[in-house]
Amino acid sequence: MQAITPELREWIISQAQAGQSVRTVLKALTDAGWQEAVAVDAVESTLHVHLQAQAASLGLPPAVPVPVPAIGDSPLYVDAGDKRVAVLGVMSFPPIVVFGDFLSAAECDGLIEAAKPQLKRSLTIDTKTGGEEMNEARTSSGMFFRRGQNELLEVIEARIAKLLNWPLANGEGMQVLHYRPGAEYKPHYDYFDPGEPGTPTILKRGGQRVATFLMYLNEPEKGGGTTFPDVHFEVAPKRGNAVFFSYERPHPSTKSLHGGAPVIAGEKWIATKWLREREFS
Ligand code: PD2
Ligand code: ZN
Repeated sequence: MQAITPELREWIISQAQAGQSVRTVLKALTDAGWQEAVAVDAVESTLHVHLQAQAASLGLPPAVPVPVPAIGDSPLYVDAGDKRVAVLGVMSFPPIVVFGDFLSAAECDGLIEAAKPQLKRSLTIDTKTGGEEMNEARTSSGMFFRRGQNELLEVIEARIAKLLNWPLANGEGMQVLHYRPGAEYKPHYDYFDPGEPGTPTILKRGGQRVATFLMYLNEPEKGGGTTFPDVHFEVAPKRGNAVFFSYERPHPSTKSLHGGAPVIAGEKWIATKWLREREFS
């Protein structure tokens, strides 16, 4: 086995700083006689450490692992255990994947009907106190299920875990939101702001949120898309479809700012599953 020396690490960093692509650096290493597996490992580990150090020097919180759906080789479908789910669109940064037909019509209706009796004007977690607060930016009604609260949730939660390749136990209980005409959710980040005094309390249950999986349960007549203002991208709220996005650090540099555009006509129902770093209990 060839060893990764400090000189090799320095050379890899200098190549990256000079703007060479990872592919070019790897080719140079294998041409110089490095075994491919060693070269890949050296480049990956060196650049990872280097990027973390750079981020820290800029005052950014460290990056953590996030869920990554298995779409590396651009499949049309991804295996989600009990069904295969269509991939409709992929953005590499910020990491966003739009999935088609994740839920059946019956599953969408089942979630709406189970949620209806428990809907309340939406609250958001108040990072100043760790408690919950009414939020003017979010004019919807909502409720939370417990994880595994009924059979339908068990099936859907297992499907999400398989699709995203992330432990089921790291998921929060699913939230269902109902928007009437005019209701919206102004652009925000789903992670908890590290600068707020209530955040350490919130993080005791499973650490940070690292990704969001949002499922559309019906179709508004007009409006109600999910917007990503930093990248001028909008996901249409099509029944049964879902959008996934991740954020590797609790910082705006993730470009994970997103919002629910105002519903212009009709109503909108969505279900949201937030994924934590660790087991959420
Ligand atoms: O309803 C939406 O499209 C939406 C937009 C932004 C939902 C959420 N955030 C959320 O549940 O966090
Ligand atoms: Zn959100």
